[in-house]
Amino acid sequence: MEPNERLIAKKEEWARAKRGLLEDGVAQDQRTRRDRLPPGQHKVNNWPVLDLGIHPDLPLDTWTLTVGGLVEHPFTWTWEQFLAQPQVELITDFHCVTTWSTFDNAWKGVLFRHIMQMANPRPDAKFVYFTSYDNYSTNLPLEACDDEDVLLIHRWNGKPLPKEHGGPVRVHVPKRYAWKGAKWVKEISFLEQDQPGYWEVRGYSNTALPWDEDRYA
Ligand SMILES: Nc1nc2c(c(=O)[nH]1)N[C@H]1C(S)=C(S)[C@@H](COP(=O)(O)O)O[C@H]1N2
Ligand SMILES: [Mo]
Repeated sequence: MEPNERLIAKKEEWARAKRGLLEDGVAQDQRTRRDRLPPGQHKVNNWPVLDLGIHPDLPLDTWTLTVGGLVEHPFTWTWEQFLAQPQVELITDFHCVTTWSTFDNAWKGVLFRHIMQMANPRPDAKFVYFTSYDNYSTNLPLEACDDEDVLLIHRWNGKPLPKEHGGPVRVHVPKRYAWKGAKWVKEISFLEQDQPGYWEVRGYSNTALPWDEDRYA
């Protein structure tokens, strides 16, 4: 075969497989531009504050994060220990169930996957339950947390995460509505059975998928 014939054959094969396209035939980058906003959402340029109204005062010298439940190595980190973990910078969007979204948030923090590596969940761990210093809680399947973009955040757009947004440390799960991300996170527990959190027992969807407009149960 001549080289260009080989290339054409390869391209034809890719075309048959619709390579680089989604099922609906829209190119990936086009989809990102056109459909970046999940259904029923609108983009805002500020970052609204939404919570139960308690912004706990958490001095860094007494702040701790505890990881436990069905894990081989439960632990509690101080602020210094948290900062000594591998740090990751990510840019993701943030979708609140009350219909606003913010784009291109530059986060810095520790990957949930790093927490898993350190704690080593047992095979029977299937769910994660987050508890916060304001007594908020939320829950997710372990596989939703075991993702490349799930972060325990302590910096936003180059500054310490503001207290009203969950500082010193909050969770964000970009593929879910924002209530799945615990502000002022205090404890992460690995469980065998799902345990609904604060909004999940009050009629919010347990799965919370923005692209499915999966808001309420
Ligand atoms: N600890 C805690 N985390 C929380 C909440 C809360 O009340 N307490 N509210 C949730 C809800 S409903 C939303 S929409 C987001 C809002 O985050 P923001 O205030 O930083 O925008 O935080 C989530 N995490
Ligand atoms: Mo929310």
